[in-house]
Amino acid sequence: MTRIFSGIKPTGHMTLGNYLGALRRWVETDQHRADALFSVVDLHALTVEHDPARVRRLSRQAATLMLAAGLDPERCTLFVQSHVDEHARLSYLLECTAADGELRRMIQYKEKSTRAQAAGEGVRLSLLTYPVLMAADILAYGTDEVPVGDDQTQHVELTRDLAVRFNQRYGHTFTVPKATRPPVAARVMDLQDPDSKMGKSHESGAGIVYLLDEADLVRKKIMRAVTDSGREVEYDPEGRPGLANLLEILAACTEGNPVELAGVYESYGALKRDTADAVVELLKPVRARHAALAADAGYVDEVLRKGADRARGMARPRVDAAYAAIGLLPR
Ligand code: AQP
Repeated sequence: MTRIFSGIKPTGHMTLGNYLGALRRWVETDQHRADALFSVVDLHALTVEHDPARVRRLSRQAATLMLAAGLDPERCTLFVQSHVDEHARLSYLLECTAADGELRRMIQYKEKSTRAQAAGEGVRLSLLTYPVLMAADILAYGTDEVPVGDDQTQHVELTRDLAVRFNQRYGHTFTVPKATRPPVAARVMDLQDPDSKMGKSHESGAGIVYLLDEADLVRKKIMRAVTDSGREVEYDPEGRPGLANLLEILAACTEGNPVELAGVYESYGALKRDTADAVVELLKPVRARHAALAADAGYVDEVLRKGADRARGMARPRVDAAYAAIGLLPR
């Protein structure tokens, strides 16, 4: 059976980008067709300035939202990354497989280190090395497919390179995984800055729809989305990114096609109104289930405990095999 792994890091409140680019697909397809593991990858949240209490809060919130969106613990394994030591154990071996230069080329490292420096913050070494930890997250489980948004495909490419290199040097140990992307909305853009990705850790929330935003606020953010001074509604991601972003969001919410949808609208206002309605409808059940689950922290903790037990059992044999293959004395 196909093995799937993917994760969300608790660096901020989950966004529409996380939902359309990743979570929704995990719920609607991946958990039904594969042996799937989904993780709150909390160790990744420590790569930038962080508040310990906030990371803890966001980790529980992310797990609760994953359940609220429809992940079913009977069908998939849901767990917190730091509860399974195998990730960090394997990460070190992969650091011994990776080269400094290939990590410095990572786009997320370049963008986030530039942002940290501009804010007068130090750049943590883990910001450079975390794609290796992500490779460990994936490779520990013999993963075949990694369903991610566009921004993570470079990291999955690195994971593939490390798996191939490790296998060549030390004997076949890892499955070489591939990234899978959603058909539309693989990169939802910021509504106020359509040249930048909608990112949960961005400072200003005006261009970001959070899954737990009230319906009125969602409407307001979408109605105020930056577009352009044109009049015709057409799908042109290069030339008219704000408009294309709205068409992609609407297409993702309604199972439509952005090019065809462009032909349906004669004004930006009507497109924004329908997009806002579609997003509100899509998120309504998630918000309602989140409210119910948030009142039952014991249930969420139990799901995470069982998930970690199951994940540990799956990861340990492969990580032990990697330790043996690389030349370490068995315990
Ligand atoms: N804007 C987006 N459009 C489509 N997919 C997206 N994803 C993230 N943003 C978008 C996908 O969501 C999954 C979980 O992302 P992550 O938690 O690993 O963090 P990230 O990719 O670094 O994205 P964020 O939300 O913008 O976090 P910050 O601001 O902390 O960097 C991934 O599959 C991702 O592709």
